Amino acid sequence: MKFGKTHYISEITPELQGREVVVAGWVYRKRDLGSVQFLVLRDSTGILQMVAKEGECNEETLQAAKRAGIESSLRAKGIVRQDPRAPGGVELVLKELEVVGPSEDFPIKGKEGPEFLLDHRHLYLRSRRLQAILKIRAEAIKAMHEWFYKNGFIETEAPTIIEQVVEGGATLFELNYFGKKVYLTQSSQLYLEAFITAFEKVYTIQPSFRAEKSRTWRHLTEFWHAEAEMAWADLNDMMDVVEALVKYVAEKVVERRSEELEYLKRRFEPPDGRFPRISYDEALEMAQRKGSKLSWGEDLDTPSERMISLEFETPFFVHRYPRQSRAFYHMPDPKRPEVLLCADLLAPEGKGEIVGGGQRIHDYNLLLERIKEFGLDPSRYTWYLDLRKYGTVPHSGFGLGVERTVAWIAGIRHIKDAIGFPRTPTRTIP
Ligand code: NSS
Repeated sequence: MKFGKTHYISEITPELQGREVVVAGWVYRKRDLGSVQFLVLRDSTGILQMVAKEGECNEETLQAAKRAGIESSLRAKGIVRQDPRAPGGVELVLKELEVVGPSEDFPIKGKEGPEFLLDHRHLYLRSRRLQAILKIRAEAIKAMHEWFYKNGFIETEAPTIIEQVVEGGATLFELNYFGKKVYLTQSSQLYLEAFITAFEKVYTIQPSFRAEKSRTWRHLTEFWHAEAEMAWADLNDMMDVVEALVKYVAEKVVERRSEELEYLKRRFEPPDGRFPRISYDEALEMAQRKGSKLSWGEDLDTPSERMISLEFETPFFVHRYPRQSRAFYHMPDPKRPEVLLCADLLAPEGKGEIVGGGQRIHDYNLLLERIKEFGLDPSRYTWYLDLRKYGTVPHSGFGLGVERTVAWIAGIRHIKDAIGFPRTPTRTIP
């Protein structure tokens, strides 16, 4: 069968009334009325109603339409007809139909629970819901690259197999590397700190790994991490950069993916104005007023973050966490050594932390002291310490969780749905 140029479904508009076109895609829905067959075709750009009717097409086409099960792949040729009742205001009157890949008894019928859908993720990717979320994700990542590029950051890559603890021993994945114990990276930060001596402003977007047993809505064992590091930058500079980046990403997603947000019934306004900046002390007080039992010195837990984050309409920073609550590399505040020059960005609506970062220790002796204080082996940090020995500079950086950011923008409950194939403590397949 000769078909000619294939159109995307979004290109089939009422202006093409009466024209012959070819489309290709998968059967999204169907209705069998015997002598009339309705097929709704889906591709990456939308859905299109197609009709095969006795008298309007040959018998072969009618039979092919009858045979085509849900999610079979098709190529179809037909005439565009305006129909205000059809999605997009047009339907296709079928002339020829080729079932390219048949599909019988597609396992997902629409009423399955979340575990079943995760087991069948390779098939569930075709759902319009995941399609919409993953398009938003792709747009967010693209906007991040754009922002970094426009603002003079050089893209770099860090290794995945590393020897250093970055964010604490409790969440390390160990690997047997020819008999030596190494880890999957928790963050590219230490490597970005090396790159800044070559490029000053650098970033990377790549996976980080955490052996998180906590099964909250916001933890994955493998997540995508957008991290940046800047020479000659302090905590305030870092917060300015995070604010500008997050605003840009939110704006671009709304500008370019409004249809997908609408499909998800997400009313999302990109934040404008300055993001509030509150201290850990203020945040803790807010949480305590709302019933949190945390005391000064403890990191804000998920429920406390949630309570605080419900009070805000835009993302906001919480800065200067207690010294004992954060990783070894954070710079203590010279004015108040019991707190660190660090900040998290929390998303509103109860979502909580999406970014963590701050100013790093750039003094050799202080860093060595902190490495020992944390019970880490300084010999594994020789190269990292070297950076403080040869032309050290004040510097700051941050890491943004891609899935958490997408979950906030798209308004989805669990970050599992913000990535194609999520990894959790109990799931490594598909
Ligand atoms: O642990 S972080 O708060 N900070 C770091 O890893 C720094 N070393 C980053 C840096 O300064 N270059 O993680 C940063 C963000 C955090 O705010 C979350 O948005 C995300 O990474 N994150 C996660 N997302 C999904 N699942 C898990 N388990 C997870 N852990 C962190």
